[in-house]
Amino acid sequence: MLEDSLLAVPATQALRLPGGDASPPAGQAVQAWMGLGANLGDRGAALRQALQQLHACPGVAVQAVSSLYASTPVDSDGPDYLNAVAQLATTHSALALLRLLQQQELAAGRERPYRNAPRTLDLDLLLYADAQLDLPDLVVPHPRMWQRAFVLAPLQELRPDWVSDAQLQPLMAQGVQRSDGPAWAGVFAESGSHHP
Ligand code: PH2
Ligand code: MG
Ligand code: MG
Repeated sequence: MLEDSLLAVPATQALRLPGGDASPPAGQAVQAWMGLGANLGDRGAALRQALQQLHACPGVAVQAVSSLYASTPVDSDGPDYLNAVAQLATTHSALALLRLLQQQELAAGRERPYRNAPRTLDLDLLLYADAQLDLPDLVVPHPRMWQRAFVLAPLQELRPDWVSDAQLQPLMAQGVQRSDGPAWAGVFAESGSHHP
């Protein structure tokens, strides 16, 4: 949760910290975009719970959530995924936010037996304000997001100015279908109600 006093002035620019991390200017929040995915277990429940738990974290607010998409695994195997994208506001640095996402993955029973293994929960930091980061644990913008329909279709709902139909159309052959409207996310369906 973000304090109301921090919600008024969202910063568009992230500040570069020593070590290559990025953070909001003091006392301000930045916006970040997160990809959610799951292809094991109760997939929808895991994504919903992740949103609730992140929103309850100090310094994080879930501001808007896309529709839910069913998608064929890309560069991976196992059952179909459910995917979505959420817009966050945060006072945390990019690396601190990444650690919070990783904690949620672990709490959902995420195991990492091999690269791109089927998973109960995958939370990817796609964008952090306008930051460009290339750290051992974190590359932002996410290096593969512009090739993946399961990211771009939900992102287009939240940011149509960033994803054009012409960009998305050729990628839809990856097998991505809208399976539920934003109401799947419960209280977060009303975009704009959890605002800066
Ligand atoms: N995530 C991956 C690899 N492949 N395919 C789909 N459809 N959805 C995903 O979220 C996904 C994937 C690695 O994180
Ligand atoms: Mg991923
Ligand atoms: Mg991931």
